[in-house]
Amino acid sequence: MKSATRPQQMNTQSPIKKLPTNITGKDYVVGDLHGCYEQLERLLDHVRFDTTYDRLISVGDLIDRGPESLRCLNLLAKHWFHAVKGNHESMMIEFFEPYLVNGYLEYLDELYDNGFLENGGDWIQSYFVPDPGGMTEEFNLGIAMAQAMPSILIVGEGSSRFNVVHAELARSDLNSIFQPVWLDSDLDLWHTNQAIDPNTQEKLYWGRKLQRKKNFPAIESGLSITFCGHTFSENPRQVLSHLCIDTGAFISERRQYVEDAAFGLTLFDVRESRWFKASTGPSKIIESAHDYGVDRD
Ligand SMILES: [Mn+2]
Repeated sequence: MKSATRPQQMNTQSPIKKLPTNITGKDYVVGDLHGCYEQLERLLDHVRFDTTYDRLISVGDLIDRGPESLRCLNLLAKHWFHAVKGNHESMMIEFFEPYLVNGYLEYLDELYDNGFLENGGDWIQSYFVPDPGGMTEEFNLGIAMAQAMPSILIVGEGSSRFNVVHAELARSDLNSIFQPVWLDSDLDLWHTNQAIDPNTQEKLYWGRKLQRKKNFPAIESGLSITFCGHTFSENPRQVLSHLCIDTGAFISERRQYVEDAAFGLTLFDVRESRWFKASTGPSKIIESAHDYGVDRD
């Protein structure tokens, strides 16, 4: 029998977090999980991920669309797991805003006329407890951890530094200005102030300009390799310093078309610059080296 508990109130968390260089093990970055826990498990087994020394860093969108959203969200409790917030976590938190404030949820309203629920968020229904109206404890813990997710992660420093953001660090107008993207120095300043302008914040979650743009006004320097997700394609691809590793894990789960098997979850070994992709189609893992185009330690 399910029972409801009061949601936790999270204190405002830092929107930008720094992680020190991992000197004992490896750092892996994983693309948009969207509930595809089984694909992740296969990848971690494949690379012999060591929870004592290695770290797994996610580009966000742990939830929605795939089969095991809450199980993916619960990864946030692991000491070896770090993640930035994606637009899907952001939508979920927004959807539950009144509940998180009042601690009471009468019914799941507007089921078929809501952006979050229509974009794969309907899994939350199984954690709803109608009497007294609320969500299960397991869900409340998950959403509390989601609220604490930062928008940007800065990992390491110097030539081994990399950044992680869900969508992109593009400035508002890619065409008219010399510098198309925000730089490490901008991120460092935001980190010092622990503040991101709301317009910029929105683009961190939702932006797709960089992935769609062909001609850039200039080669940017001053931005470390920045892992991102949000816009999927079959394989990882780099645009300037942005390395997008969303390869559509949830598409391979739906197994509707033969081509769906070409998509899958990507795990990226940062130091070796090598990626691994698992799909639910042929049960194999594809791997490939990646050329960053810049020297790194
Ligand atoms: Mn996304």
